[in-house]
Amino acid sequence: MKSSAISERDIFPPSEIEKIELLENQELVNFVSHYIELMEPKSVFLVTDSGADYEYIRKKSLEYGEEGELASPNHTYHFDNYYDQARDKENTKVLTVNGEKLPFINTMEREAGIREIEGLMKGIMRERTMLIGFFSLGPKDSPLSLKGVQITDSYYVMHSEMILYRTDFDYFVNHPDTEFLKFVHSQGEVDSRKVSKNLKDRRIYFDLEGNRSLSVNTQYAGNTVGLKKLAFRVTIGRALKEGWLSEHMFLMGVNGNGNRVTYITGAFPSACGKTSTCTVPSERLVGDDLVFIKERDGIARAINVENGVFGIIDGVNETDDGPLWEVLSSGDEVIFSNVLINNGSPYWNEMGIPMPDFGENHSGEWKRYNKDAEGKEISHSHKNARFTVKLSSFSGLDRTALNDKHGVPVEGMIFGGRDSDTWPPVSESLSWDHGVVNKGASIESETTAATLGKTGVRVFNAMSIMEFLSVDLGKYLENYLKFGTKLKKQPRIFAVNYFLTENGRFLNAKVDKAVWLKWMEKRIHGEVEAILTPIGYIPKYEDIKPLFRSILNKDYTMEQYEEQFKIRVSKLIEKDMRIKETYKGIPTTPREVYEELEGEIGRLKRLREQKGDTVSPTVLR
Ligand code: SPV
Ligand code: MN
Repeated sequence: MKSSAISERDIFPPSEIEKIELLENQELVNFVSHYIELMEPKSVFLVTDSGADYEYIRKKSLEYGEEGELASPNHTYHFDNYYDQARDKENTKVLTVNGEKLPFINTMEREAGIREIEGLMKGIMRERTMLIGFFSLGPKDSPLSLKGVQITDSYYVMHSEMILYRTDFDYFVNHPDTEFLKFVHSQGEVDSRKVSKNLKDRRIYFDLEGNRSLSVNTQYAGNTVGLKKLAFRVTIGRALKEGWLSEHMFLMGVNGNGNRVTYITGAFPSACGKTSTCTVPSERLVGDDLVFIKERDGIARAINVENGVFGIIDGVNETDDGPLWEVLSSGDEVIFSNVLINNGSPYWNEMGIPMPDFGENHSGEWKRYNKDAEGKEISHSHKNARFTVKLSSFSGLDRTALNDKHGVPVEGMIFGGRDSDTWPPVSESLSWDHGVVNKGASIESETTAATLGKTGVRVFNAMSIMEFLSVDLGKYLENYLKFGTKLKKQPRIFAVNYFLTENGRFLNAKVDKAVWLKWMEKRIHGEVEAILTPIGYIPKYEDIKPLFRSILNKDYTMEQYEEQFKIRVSKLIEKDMRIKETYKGIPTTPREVYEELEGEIGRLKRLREQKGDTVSPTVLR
């Protein structure tokens, strides 16, 4: 790009002029020029793929105070404002042409939205350096990948992005015609702790037409790191237009008999066990949050969009989360956000070691029993405190799959939620349509700290995507159902529930998911039979008992099996009716949704007539 094309040439130091002159993309020139004019940065820094640029961003984040050093040399910490600890649903809007309304989505008329947020961005970088990062969503050389450019004035945001994604400046140099997604962010004014101050003007807007997201006056990564949940809104739109799937899913390989590896995706709402499932010891991690799935020669092939993990740290302990614990203590690079810092070490709730009574945390200087402005006691760390690490830090990483430019074949898909009283721990759908509708599109989950607002409320969360959805849900499901028809071999669809309780007591341990994974892998390859129920297939006791022994060295009793896998008929009927009601409110709901739901309700009612309200799995075999 000829730097003269950018009007405010004097804000580029000579080193940056050299970089910018390598870029010839006209759209990039227009994009960057527009935001330089609008936000008026004091200086500009372009992030290339060099190690020196990586170090520069990391060092600046520390120097400027967005991050602090910890005793372990590669560990740093970051705080967000006490009231900026999670995704802000209320101020997150999808901008639509002519203000078109979409079910369940907070929308706003496009022009008005851009005017409002760009108004807030006017002159916002006057005292700052504008950072411009170039990235690949997915393996650099993959035809399934997309490219993106991030503009931000936060070193922490850019640093996080460089841990979580692949920088790809070279691609932009070598492909001047490349199209790309655009992410624009400013943290706005910060206070003495370097946290965003003007939260009343926090806005996160999506302009699908312009392949662009705009976010301001916030730092929490879910609101700011463009390639993560911001790109996701845009790629959901792209996927619908082009007939593929952009999903809130992990991707992992499960080891089967012999040398068999079976790739499975899993969609769970935030803070419901997604990361802990794909990092189960001795299986193969590929990604923990976002996948693109495209059909190639009749096979569903998936890539992980990311190159790192932005995971929840609350409750991570050595016994239940061995692989995560190992990463956090390995000495590799980690950003700890919104945890307690005491004497150079990070601490978080329920980490299973003695905890200090004071330190600095997301609320500032902190002592045990401190209360916030609302009179609520402040815990050591926030429930949504996180760690940011590279995938390469995981010893269980399947590097070949992560870098496979063709994507790995998907043979199974799992859907799960936080459900205390309805779904059994694991079940398999009867067909693609039954799975898409009665498992994926029927997820209900109790709310968590990953979003601002009340926790523990049961909400509808189809495909665990509702907080990110940017298109009409009916059309989104139509695309999903149709995707299956393009496949020679459809992935088997499963549902899991790690949160089933009886009298307030969890019926499963956190580690039990390792058994369900192995059972699903065996089902995919026809190695175990199963019991047919109205909601699909469930395991036979004799197939999972030995898995509990061999994987977890646990005795699994018939009583446990019966309690966990009994069919809660009335609860299931009530749930299906609620889901049906929800879809009735959406005019574009495909007919398959009603057929599948009504079919299941009918089967459940017949079972209730014959066997009663709660049916033991042993009665059904
Ligand atoms: C989630 O909450 O689903 C996350 C983290 O993966 S965030 O970036 O906040 O979306
Ligand atoms: Mn997520």
